[in-house]
Amino acid sequence: MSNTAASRQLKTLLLEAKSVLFTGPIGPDGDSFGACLALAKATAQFSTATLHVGGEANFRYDWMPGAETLLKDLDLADSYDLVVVMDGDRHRLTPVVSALFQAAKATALVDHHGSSSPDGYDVVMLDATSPSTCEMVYTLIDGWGIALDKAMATHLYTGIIFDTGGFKHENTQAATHRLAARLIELGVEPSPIHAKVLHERTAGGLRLLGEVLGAASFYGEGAVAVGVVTEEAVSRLGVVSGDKEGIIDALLNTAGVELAVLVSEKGNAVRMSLRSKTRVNVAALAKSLHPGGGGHVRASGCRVSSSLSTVMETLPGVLVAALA
Ligand SMILES: [Mn+2]
Repeated sequence: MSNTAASRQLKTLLLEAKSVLFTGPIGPDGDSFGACLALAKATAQFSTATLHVGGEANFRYDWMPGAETLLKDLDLADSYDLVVVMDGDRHRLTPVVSALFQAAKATALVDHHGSSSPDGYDVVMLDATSPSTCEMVYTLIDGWGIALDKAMATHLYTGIIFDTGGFKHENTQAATHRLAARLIELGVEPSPIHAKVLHERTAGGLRLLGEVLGAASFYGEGAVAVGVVTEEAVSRLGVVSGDKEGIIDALLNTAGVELAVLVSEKGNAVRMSLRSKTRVNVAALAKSLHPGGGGHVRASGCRVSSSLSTVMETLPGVLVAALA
């Protein structure tokens, strides 16, 4: 199905539904929140349906227009006619949202993750060449002839700068800058958004950044950098959700590093964020570490059900081998 046909079909589904849930994967980021909030606001222009956006915003996103309308899992309705999954696929939903997805009359996917499967939806918009889901949402809204307001422009700008690292990652295109310019003309104030979404952290988060960078390990003649966040450090420093954002970029920005991994301990499991500069496909690497892993070619993640010490026994060798 072409994305133009999918755009028409998605509008039809939105028009037919009496209740819609817009939702991202578990632990939504700026692109996911931005895409959901903007599409929900645009849909309100032609729909009288109950429109809910799922998710829980931390300090990076709680200032966004409409953030106060975000619903936690426990506050969601018992059922929805339509569930639209955005910026991540149906295999990464929370258990509550996954059940709502299964029971919905219709479902749709709007996503730019190359690792997402298009199977299992009534309508699919999947474009792995798009820098962000928010850029896809802009195309959708524009194609439907709906005028963006300052709030929607702010939602989209947030997602764009999150996924391009503030126009720095190699996914950034000329069209990304053109769209950003248009959003700024609609009233977006870039500076405070960049500060909140990309740079600010709590004092505890600052201390964590220092500890993780100070203890970073290098392998493969300095081409692999690994940082570790222990549960002990998180609790001792009072780190909050959103504070770990950006640590991985500091690791990757070390001269000579091609591949960086941030390993975070969580109970009896370990969460890994992977980034590469120019040649390692970290979406494939994340999937090789765990079948549920994936993401983008230069940015991905996975969760492994092993202790931190077990993971660290084998991880460096796997990462060095991935450079070959
Ligand atoms: Mn995204």
